[in-house]
Amino acid sequence: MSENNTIFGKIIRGELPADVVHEDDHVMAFRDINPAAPTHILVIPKRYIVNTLTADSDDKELLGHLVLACAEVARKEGLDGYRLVINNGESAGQTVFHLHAHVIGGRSLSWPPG
Ligand code: DGP
Repeated sequence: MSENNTIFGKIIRGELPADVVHEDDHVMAFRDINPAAPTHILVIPKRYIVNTLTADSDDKELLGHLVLACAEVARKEGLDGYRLVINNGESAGQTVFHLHAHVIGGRSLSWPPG
């Protein structure tokens, strides 16, 4: 995989600060800089994956771990429900090209999203 020059790569390497709420060997979770709800946390794999379109079967365990970490983060935030969003590709609104799951909650959320 090519060098990870994304903002999230820099956060993982400690080159940029972040409000980290959860971390283990495989994932890191930190508050979104531009929150869309009272709780808005980004959960990212430490391994560089651009998005789910570039992920492969080697990432299966890591992606399962990431989803469970999102639930752990939501529980820690005291949420009884939350939305889990992954934007994949520019046309879907992805702006940072290191895979990240948005954990969004703390207010009532409408459906469908925009
Ligand atoms: P997406 O549109 O799915 O690629 O979401 C990218 C999110 O990343 C967006 O909600 C804003 C957030 N973000 C961008 N730059 C930074 C940063 O430097 N720090 C933090 N904590 N969040 C950032």
